[in-house]
Amino acid sequence: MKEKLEQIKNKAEEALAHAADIDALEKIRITYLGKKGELTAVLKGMGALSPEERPVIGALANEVRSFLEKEIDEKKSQITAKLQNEQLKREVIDVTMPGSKQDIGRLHPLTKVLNEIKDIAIGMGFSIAEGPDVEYDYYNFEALNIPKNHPARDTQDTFYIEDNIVLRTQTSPIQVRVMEKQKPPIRVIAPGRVYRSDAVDATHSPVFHQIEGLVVDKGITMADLKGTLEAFMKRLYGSDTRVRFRPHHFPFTEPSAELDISCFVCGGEGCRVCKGEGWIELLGCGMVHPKVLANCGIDPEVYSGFAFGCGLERIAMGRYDIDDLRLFFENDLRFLKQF
Ligand code: 2NL
Repeated sequence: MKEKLEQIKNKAEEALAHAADIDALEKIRITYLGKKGELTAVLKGMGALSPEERPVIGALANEVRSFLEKEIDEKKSQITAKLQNEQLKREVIDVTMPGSKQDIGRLHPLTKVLNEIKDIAIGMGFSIAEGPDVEYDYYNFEALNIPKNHPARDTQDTFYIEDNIVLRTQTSPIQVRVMEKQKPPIRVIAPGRVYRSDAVDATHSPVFHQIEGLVVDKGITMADLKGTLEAFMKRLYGSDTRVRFRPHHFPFTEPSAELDISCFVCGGEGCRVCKGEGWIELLGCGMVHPKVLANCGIDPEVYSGFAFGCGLERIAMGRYDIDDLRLFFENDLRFLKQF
């Protein structure tokens, strides 16, 4: 009996020495101290012993039991402490490390230029108008004095949705809608996306942006057009900027003109940007054609107006010295991050 107890003690100790986790410990406890454990079996067999042997073996069995209980408890604390240490080591946070930086978004160069133009226009008393990208042929062409078979329709290769519905080729239809709804005085700018069936290259895209302006009131003259646009250009390109007007033709204005500004790089000396000209062509403009006013329900005998329009990409390309229009639409972060 005594040997048996010694044996149990030694075997349990040996097993404990190799126990690596809490599960293994629990198995050992069950094997020796559990209800059907080896030590428990010995204690149960005590009845068969002689009255002299019983207290001796009983004391020894109890000793072995408390010894094993103590050993198991100790081993348990050791393993728990070790696991906790490992966890702490894994989860350690060095609060002195620099944080991971979150990239901040930024405005697209076209948005930046548009915002600048809007701010200037608002400062001059204009409000901002919007309209649908999908437009009736009437608003895009007919109302603007561009009837069917007019050559201007060919130069603006139009995307047709249906017979009389198009993707707008210019932002003018926005202003036609404003004139239909609102009586003069009218002072609006109309920015927006426009669509033309063009092949993509460095200066063409089937989708681009225009911004147009319209002023209608009693007694508006070409002098208002010139003064307003000169003030606008000085705000946009600096107070030293000079402007000049060259005669031109648009179906929706009469007379019509193109506006050049003195080169914002060389100031007019002639350089790479203005191709030695000293001037940069910037926008088209003119006095609103009387037929257009009449089409919109405004009496051309009482009211007159001027309008202007230009491509937003062209302005941004000049402003940021960008030589390829496609960069605006490819969303390459290496490009966009520069603004
Ligand atoms: C250009 C020229 C222009 C207009 C747009 C306009 C609008 C109405 C009536 C009359 Cl509702 N005119 N807009 C006028 C002259 C020129 O744009 O070269 N754009 C890229």
